[in-house]
Amino acid sequence: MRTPADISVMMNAAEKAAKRVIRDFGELENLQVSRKGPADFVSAADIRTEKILFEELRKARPSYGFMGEEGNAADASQGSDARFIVDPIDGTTNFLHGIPHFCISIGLEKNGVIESGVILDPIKNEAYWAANGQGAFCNNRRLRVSGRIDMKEALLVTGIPFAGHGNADQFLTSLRAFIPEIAGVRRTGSAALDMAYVAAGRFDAYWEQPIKPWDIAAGIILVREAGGKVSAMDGSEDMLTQGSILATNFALYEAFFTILKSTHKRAA
Ligand code: LIP
Repeated sequence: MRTPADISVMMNAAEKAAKRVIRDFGELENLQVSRKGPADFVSAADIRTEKILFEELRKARPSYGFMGEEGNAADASQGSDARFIVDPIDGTTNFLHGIPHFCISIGLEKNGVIESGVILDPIKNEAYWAANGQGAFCNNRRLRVSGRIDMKEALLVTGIPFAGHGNADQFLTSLRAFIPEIAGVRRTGSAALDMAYVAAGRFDAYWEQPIKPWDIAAGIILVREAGGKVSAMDGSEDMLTQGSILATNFALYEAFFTILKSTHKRAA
């Protein structure tokens, strides 16, 4: 099967940017011990990476719009309805601390619907991609969500609030309700890789709120094309504007959604 042209454009841009990200990550080792720490260096790396992606994607698809985490933006040209939604380094805090778990995530939205996406993990050399009706892949391996149907066997991954981000009480109320019902919980620090791992069947479910469009845009099409179900926390498909996400397989969806719906009511 031929790789769709837009996927090749996004993968080429991600691979070009990844060369610089890997170099920057290598330099970080020396900065961990400096008093100032690597914070400014990582912000510069984020900005530099997004600039590479912006230039490459606009060169290949000049009529497509662009929305990037670091502020690069462009409207779609007259008559085009396409927009790249880009996180240059998803898992920035991991990157900052020298933890080798982060990725480049590029989603492509057409007519307001995520149609394809690429997630590149440059450390583990895992290139995920999916396109509407074409399936989801990691390198050349086809992806399917997990087949687990019993919540007691399910491994949940999530994001944990931190200083100035998220509602700790809300999160802890939901987590407390999940813990006796599931096999375990993980927090990896990269939403895009969390969703890629749901698509690969490594995690059985992923839930996070708040979450930004660029964190989840590519993951949405990956999970859907791997046979999974994705919704916002209210059960709608309004994930990007609501800033919330639940991604799992169809067998487990209702059980996870019911707990989130009840605990969000309780905590409110
Ligand atoms: C991060 C997400 C993570 C979330 C963090 C942050 P960033 O994206 O991948 O899941 O919990 O708050 O949004 O900032 O590394 O691109």
